[in-house]
Amino acid sequence: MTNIQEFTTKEVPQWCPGCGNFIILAAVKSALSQLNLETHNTVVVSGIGCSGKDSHFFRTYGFEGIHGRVLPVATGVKLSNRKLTVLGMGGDGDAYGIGLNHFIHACRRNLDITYIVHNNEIYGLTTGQVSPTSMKGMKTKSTPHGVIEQPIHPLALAIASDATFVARGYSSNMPHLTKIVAEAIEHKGFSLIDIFQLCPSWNKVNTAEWFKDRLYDINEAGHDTSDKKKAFEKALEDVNTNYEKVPIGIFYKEERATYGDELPQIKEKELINHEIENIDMSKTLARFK
Ligand SMILES: Cc1ncc(C[n+]2csc(CCOP(=O)(O)OP(=O)(O)O)c2C)c(N)n1
Repeated sequence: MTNIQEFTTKEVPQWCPGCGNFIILAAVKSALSQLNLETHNTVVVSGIGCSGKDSHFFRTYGFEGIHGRVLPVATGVKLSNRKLTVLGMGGDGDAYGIGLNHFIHACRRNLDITYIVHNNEIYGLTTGQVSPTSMKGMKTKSTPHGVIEQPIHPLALAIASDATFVARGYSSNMPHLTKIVAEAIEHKGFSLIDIFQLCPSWNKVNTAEWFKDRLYDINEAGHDTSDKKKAFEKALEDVNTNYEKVPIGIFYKEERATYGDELPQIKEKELINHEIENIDMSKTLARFK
C-alpha cells in the first residue's frame, strides 16, 4: 500500500466548512493508496468549479483545464499513454451542463478513465445558481421562483450511453465511497462515479438531514450489477419514488474492449513511444506559410 501522504501536496483547500469535497478528496487518495498506485503514473484532470481545484491537491501529474472540458483533456492524456491511471474530477455543472456532450461520447467510447463527479446539485463556485441536477422546484439565485425543468438523471444517461461502470456514492460515507472509487479505478473501461456532495453554503435542500432516511446501498440489498435493465430501473428509482428511496452503490458493470484496445495506432505501441524523428512535416507546414 502506498503511503497516503505521498499523494498529498502542500496546497490547502479553501472549501467552505462542511463541504463534501473534503471527504471526496480523502476517499480518492485513500483508494489510490490502497491500490498501490504510483504518483508518477497517475494523472488527475479537473475542470473549473470548487471541485475543479482538485488537481492542485494530488501530488500526481495534474491538469486544471476549462469549465466542461475535463473529459477531452483526460481523453488526450489516456490516448497518449495507456499505462497511466487517469482520473477526471469536476462538478455537476461541469459534467452535465457545459460538458454534457463529452460525457455521452466518453461513455460510448469506453476509454479507460475514471470520472468522479462531485454532484452538489448546484453551482458552488459561482455562489448558488441552478445546475442541471437541481431538483424541480428548487429555489436558487438564478431560479427565484423554483426550477421548472426536470433534472438530468446522470446514472440513467450513462447506462443508456453504454458506459461500462456506473456507480453513485455519498460524500458523508467515506468507507463506501473509497471502495467504489477503488473498484472503478480497477475497472477496465469508462467509469462514472456520481457523488452526492453536501454543499452547506448553497444547497439548503439536499442536506445531510434530507439524505439520512432516503439513502440505501443497492449492493447490500442484493442488486445484480450485470443486469442492465434492472440497473436502469434503479437509476430512476429516486425520481420514481418521489425521492423516498435514493439508491447508492454500483449499479452497472460490464467487461467490454476499451477504445485503446481497438485503436490500431496505439493498441500495440503507446503513442508516446512512436518514433517521430523521421516524420517529414515540411509539406504540411509549407501550406501555412
Ligand atoms: C466556459 C465557462 N463558462 C462559465 C464559467 C463560469 N463558471 C465557473 S464555475 C461554474 C459552475 C460551477 O458549478 P459546478 O461545475 O457544479 O462545480 P462546483 O463549483 O459546484 O464544484 C461556472 C458556470 C466558466 N468559468 N467558464
